Amino acid sequence: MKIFLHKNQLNYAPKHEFNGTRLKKSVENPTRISLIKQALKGSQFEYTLFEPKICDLDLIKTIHDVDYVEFLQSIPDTIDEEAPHAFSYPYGRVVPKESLKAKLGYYLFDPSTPLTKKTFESSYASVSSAVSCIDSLQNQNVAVALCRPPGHHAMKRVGGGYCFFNNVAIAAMHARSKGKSVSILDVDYHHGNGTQEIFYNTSEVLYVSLHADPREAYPYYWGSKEEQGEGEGKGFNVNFPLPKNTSENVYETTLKKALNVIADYNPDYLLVSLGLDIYKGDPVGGMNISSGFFNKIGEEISKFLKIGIFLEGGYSQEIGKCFVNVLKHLES
Ligand code: SP5
Ligand code: ZN
Repeated sequence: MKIFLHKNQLNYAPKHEFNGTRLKKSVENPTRISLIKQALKGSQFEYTLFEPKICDLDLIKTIHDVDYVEFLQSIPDTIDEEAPHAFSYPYGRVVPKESLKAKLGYYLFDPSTPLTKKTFESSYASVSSAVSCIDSLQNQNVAVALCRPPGHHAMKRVGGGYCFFNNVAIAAMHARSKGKSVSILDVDYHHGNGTQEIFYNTSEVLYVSLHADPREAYPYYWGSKEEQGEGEGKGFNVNFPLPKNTSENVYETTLKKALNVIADYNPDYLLVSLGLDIYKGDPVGGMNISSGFFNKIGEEISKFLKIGIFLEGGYSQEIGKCFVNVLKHLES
C-alpha cells in the first residue's frame, strides 16, 4: 500500500491553542504522524511511504478563494504564533488590506487554529499528499494520504478547526478533473463543515458524513440532517448526526446506512475523510468506540473498488493503532 507524506508537513508545530477558556497545549501537532508511523512499523502490514511532489498551487485555488490562499502564503517570517481576537466571518463589511490582526480574524473562523510562519508550507505539502494519493489510484485500488494539517473544516475562504486547506475536497476535484465520479465518506468525530460548504451547491461530489450532533459538539453550526445541499447540490449532502456517546452498535448500523447511500451512487472513487477522534480515549472527541472497532470500519469500506484514505483528526495516543486497524482490511 502506498502512503503519502511530505516532510514539510511536520514543520507546522503550534505550541498552544485556545479552548474557549484558557490556552492549552496544542493537540494537532507533528507527534500525531510519529504515532502513526510507529504503529505502521509495529504491524505486519505491508506499506511504502512516498514523498509526494509538491502539486500545482492552482489546484488549491480551484477550491479556495485566491485571496485566502495568498493570505496564508504571505504570512510574514517574523511571526511566532498568532490567533485572531475578533472574527469577521460571515458578517463583516470591511475587507482588511493591511493589519495582520484584522486578516487573522477575516480568514479564520475559530481561535484554536493558530498560524505560524510554517502554516502555508505544511498545509501546501498536506494537499500535495492528497493529490498524489488521487494520482496513484490510477494504478492502485487503495492509496493513503497522511494529511496533516487536516482539512475537512477548511471552508472556501476561511480556515478553522486545525484546518487550512481542504485536502479531501481538493483531492475530489482533482479526481473529477480526470473524469472520475467521487463520493466522500467523512467519519471524523466532527462534522466536515468545510467539505459540506464547498460542495453544497453542486452535484459534482456526493458528501456523506457521520459525526457528533452539532447541538452538542464542535463545529456547532453545521451538520444537521436537514442540510441536504441546495440547487444542483440538493440530495448530494447527507448528514448522519449522532449522540456524543454513540455505541459501536449504533455506529455500525449508521455506517452501513451511509455506505448504502454511497453504493447507490456507485462512485468510481470512494474518498474517506478518516478522523480517528471517535475513539473513546480521544481528548477532543470520543464516542463510545474502542480501537478494535476501527477494524469494522476498514471491513465495511473495503467493499468499494477504489479507495483513497485521507487523514483528518485523531489526537489520542492510540491514533496509530486505530489508523492501522482500518488500513489492515484494505488491499492495494
Ligand atoms: C480536524 C479536527 O478534528 N478538528 C477538530 C477541531 C476541534 N476544535 C476545538 C474542540 C474543542 C473541544 N473541547 C474538548 C472537549 C473535551 N471532551
Ligand atoms: Zn475531528
